Amino acid sequence: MTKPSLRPADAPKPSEVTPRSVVEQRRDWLRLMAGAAAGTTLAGWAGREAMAQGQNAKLAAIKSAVPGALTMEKLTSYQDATTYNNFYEFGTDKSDPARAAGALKTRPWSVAVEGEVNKPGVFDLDALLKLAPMEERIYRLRCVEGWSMVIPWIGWSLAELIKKVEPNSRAKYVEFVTLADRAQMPGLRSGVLDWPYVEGLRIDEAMHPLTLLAFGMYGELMPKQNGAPLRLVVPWKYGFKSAKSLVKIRFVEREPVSSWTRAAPQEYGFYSNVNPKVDHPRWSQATERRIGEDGLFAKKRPTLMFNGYEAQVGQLYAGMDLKKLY
Ligand SMILES: Nc1nc2c(c(=O)[nH]1)N[C@H]1C(S)=C(S)[C@@H](COP(=O)(O)O)O[C@H]1N2
Ligand SMILES: [Mo]
Repeated sequence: MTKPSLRPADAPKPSEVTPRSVVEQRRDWLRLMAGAAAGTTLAGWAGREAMAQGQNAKLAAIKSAVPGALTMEKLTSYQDATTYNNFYEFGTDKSDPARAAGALKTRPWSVAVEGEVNKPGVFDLDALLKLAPMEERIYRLRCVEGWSMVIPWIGWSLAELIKKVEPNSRAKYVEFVTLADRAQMPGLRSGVLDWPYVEGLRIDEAMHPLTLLAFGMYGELMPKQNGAPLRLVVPWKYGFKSAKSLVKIRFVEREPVSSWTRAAPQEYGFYSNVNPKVDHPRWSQATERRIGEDGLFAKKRPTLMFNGYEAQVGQLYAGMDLKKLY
């Protein structure tokens, strides 16, 4: 097995809270979008057509009421968020996904939900888009490589889907499997990871309201390089837990083995919670570079425990030795 190549980036940056005018604009925009939605999740037939053509299409969403779901830091630019990506199925360079993911066919698309549940099923994307009200969540995303972004995602809590399929008492963990199609994904030719890309969460982590099933970002359907048509976003864990282009969700009794753990177990554990006090064996995790904050005076930011979501998720790990269970 080839060594996986997630490694720390180097280069610092500063910047603070989103200016008030931007916040207000954002609110106006959300009000507009919510009004236009009137019970539907997609902005009508035109939106669907645009999506079928692979163009940007609007997704209507209301502002999330989940505590901690609206980080008030300056947003990463759409340009940066869509051109600096990890999506190894399309290559390991940051620029590969934006270049190569355009041909990914995101429709028709369905997600199989199976395993230890009373109501397994195959969910079509259209059904998922309507399963729960769309919310905008502004989350920090912290990559294990040492950089971070702030992204306005659109989706709903994974818990909504989990409640519908009724996990049984053996469902202790959830495994996420993503698309692995050699015809569409040139990166699968490389042995950098075992394909398909697999991730996992404990059931209480998967049920946490902050755990998002995301269908879009920046008011639009998900760009392909960011994991269209749907992906996970788990904001208090390193970015690789947020699996892109999901095709299967399995409820299981045993802790799943993720692709990253399989590739390098001493480097990537099951939990992978953002933790500035637990270094990666090859680099420190104490600080991070905010993408877009480049330049002469840019400083690295201190990395926050659980990526800043400690008040919301800390109790999930009460009594656990987070140095051992990294
Ligand atoms: N299927 C799949 N999902 C993936 C990855 C990947 O290579 N394949 N990379 C992960 C990593 S390392 C990160 S940091 C985030 C990046 O998400 P973004 O491109 O939207 O910022 O996606 C994660 N999800
Ligand atoms: Mo990452």
